[in-house]
Amino acid sequence: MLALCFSVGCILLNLFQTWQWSAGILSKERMTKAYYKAVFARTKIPTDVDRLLLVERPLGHDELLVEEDRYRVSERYLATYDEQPDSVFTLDAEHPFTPAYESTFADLTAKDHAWLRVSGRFFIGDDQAAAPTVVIHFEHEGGLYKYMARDWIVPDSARNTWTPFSVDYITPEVRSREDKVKAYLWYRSGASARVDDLRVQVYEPK
Ligand SMILES: [Ca+2]
Repeated sequence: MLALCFSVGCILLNLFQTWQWSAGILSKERMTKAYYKAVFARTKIPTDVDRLLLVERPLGHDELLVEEDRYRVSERYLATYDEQPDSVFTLDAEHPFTPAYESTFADLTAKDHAWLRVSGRFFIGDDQAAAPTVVIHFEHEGGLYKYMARDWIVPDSARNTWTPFSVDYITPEVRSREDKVKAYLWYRSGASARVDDLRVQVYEPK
């Protein structure tokens, strides 16, 4: 009898949870134990429990941190290139990369993820076809993953002037907390481009 009651109970729970999936109360990709407990046997999502879900990872090419108020920001890197001529870094065929910002995931955050905002400014000349590319990636035992190379689109109006850029990047589910993130600029045209104030800000969940 007890076994029968248990079976019926399981079936009812299954039916109810199937309904919870279809009503969008249970999440397909972002489930956590804490969220499961918070919505258990609920017919509505209680306020604010979506914080208990795994972070929503962008599926498209562009990544943009939108819920900034849920994060604590700190500046981790600022290159003003004071030791360079004119206090700017010149990228060219011989020096296609700026020095990189580097950090282990463990030094970025103790949380499960963080966002990086990499910003700075380029000088875009009249004859310059493209702006430098912002590159951000993780490394695990010498292999690269979560590689992002973002070409900053320069508006036609921004010529012969310093133009700001800013790129957001969410950390992947890391293979090891000792995996390293790197962020730098790359100019692949072979011509020369000037950059300054390369900055990395890290947004950690509050
Ligand atoms: Ca400078």
